[in-house]
Amino acid sequence: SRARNVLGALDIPTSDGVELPGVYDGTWGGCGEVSESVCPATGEVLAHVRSASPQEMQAILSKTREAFQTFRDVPAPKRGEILRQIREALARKRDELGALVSLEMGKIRTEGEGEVQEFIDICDYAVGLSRMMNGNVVNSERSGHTILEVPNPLGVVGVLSAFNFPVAVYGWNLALSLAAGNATLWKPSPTTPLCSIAVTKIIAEVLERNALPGAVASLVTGGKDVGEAITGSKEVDMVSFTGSEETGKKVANAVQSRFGKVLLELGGNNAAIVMPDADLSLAIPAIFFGAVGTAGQRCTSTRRLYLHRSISSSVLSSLLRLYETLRPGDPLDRKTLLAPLHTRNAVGMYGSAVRRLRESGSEILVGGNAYDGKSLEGPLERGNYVQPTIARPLSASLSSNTSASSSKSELSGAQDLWRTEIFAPILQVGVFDELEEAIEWNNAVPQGLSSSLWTRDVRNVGRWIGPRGSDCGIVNVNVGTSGAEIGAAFGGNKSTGWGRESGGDAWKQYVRWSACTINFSDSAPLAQGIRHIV
Ligand code: UN1
Repeated sequence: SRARNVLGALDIPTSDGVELPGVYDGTWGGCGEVSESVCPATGEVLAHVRSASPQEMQAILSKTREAFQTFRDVPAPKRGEILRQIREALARKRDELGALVSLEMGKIRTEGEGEVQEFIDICDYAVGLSRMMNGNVVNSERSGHTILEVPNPLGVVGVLSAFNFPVAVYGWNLALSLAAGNATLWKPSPTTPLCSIAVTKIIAEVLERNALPGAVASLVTGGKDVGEAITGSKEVDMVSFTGSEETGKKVANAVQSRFGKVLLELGGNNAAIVMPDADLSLAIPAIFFGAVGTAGQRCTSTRRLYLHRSISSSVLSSLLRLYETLRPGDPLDRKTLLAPLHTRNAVGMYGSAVRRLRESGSEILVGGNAYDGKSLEGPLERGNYVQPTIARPLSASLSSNTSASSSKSELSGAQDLWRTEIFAPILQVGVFDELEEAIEWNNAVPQGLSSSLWTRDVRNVGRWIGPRGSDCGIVNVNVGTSGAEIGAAFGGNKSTGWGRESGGDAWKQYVRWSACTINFSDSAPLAQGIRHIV
């Protein structure tokens, strides 16, 4: 069958009744609760996976700490060499892993493969980084003194990742953490255990081949209990969490209450703004991908669209035409563009969001319904498919000449919905007259992850990226809100959590910094010229 082929290619046993070990710390185990992995496109149970028991959990935490104590002594460029081998091993299984992402998470094939590519890319980056994680030499005010800022390995990094990027987000964290000399303990989303098992198998093989402890990259599948064991444990120096604002707050509180380090990548409520001078032939497909790609389940998905009045009707009618071509299909089929939502539960959330939009006076321009079994073919009958939706406030007539202030009140009418991240393909549209107004709307939500401006006018670009511009962590021009490369730091401000992962300076969070003042003179003067003994 379709699932058997995908799992078989990654040596994941598929025979009925088999329970897979969902725990790795050098050896595979798991005597805790059993969970199911369910295919979002068909509803088929793909596997049963065993999580860790509470005692096992404690053992994993200590083994991971011990692994760190060994691994911190491996010189950074040698750690880079391990990452190079992991990169090669991942690249050999790129298509197979990509297919597993499609099967278990539900995103389309090209996106599943893209996600594995993102892991490969960040490994490349971290191989280079392993020779460039430099500290600083600081000029001392005292003669015969020098000050060094020294990065050392941090310890154990707990990675709590989300279902929507079951491979890449772990990749970002693992690559930086490993280059920095840490051991990593991964708790993936409870609904994507197979992706994490397949990835961990590949990494474990490399570690074992190099006679390194497997617990340098430990894995514990499971739910809330496992998450709480990690956030509550002093063995875990930093917790990198990707997920909802609600859970992120709990994670942050738990970790900070024991003075651990926390790196948060929470909600996005990302807007695209289209100016009258934009190249619409570029903007429209990018907005379409941003809103519909991954069935609207990226943190970076486009959720709000602000159109300048003069081009609003033409952009909307082009978008509607594209939306109308969408047909649900098997994510494994290369022709499919419209993937399912990840869970049944998400279909319910989508439904209630659409209902709330209608109640708050929004007009549904396209979509608005989940696909029922009858409209889906064969095995997809039980798939979690919904129609990508475009909504706008009922009173906003896109062709009429309403003033800026009245469009502002339209915005506040549906304020709650504009302000929350709805993890589904729902795009809310507003019409503006001045760029300032659109930037104000862009910044009017609690989240601050990604944003995108479409213009050819350099003056707009200057405003957009400047002090009065977008307040997001990702501020794009003529590039959609989603699909960031690994080279720059990835993350968001405000309720997105201020964390930065992947490129840029993100690695600096995965080390502990020491300021080392060294005196090589024959006297010991105090700083600031203070004289203590006369
Ligand atoms: C996420 O949705 O959590 O920029 C990560 C992007 C991808 C990563 C998204 N490179 O859309």
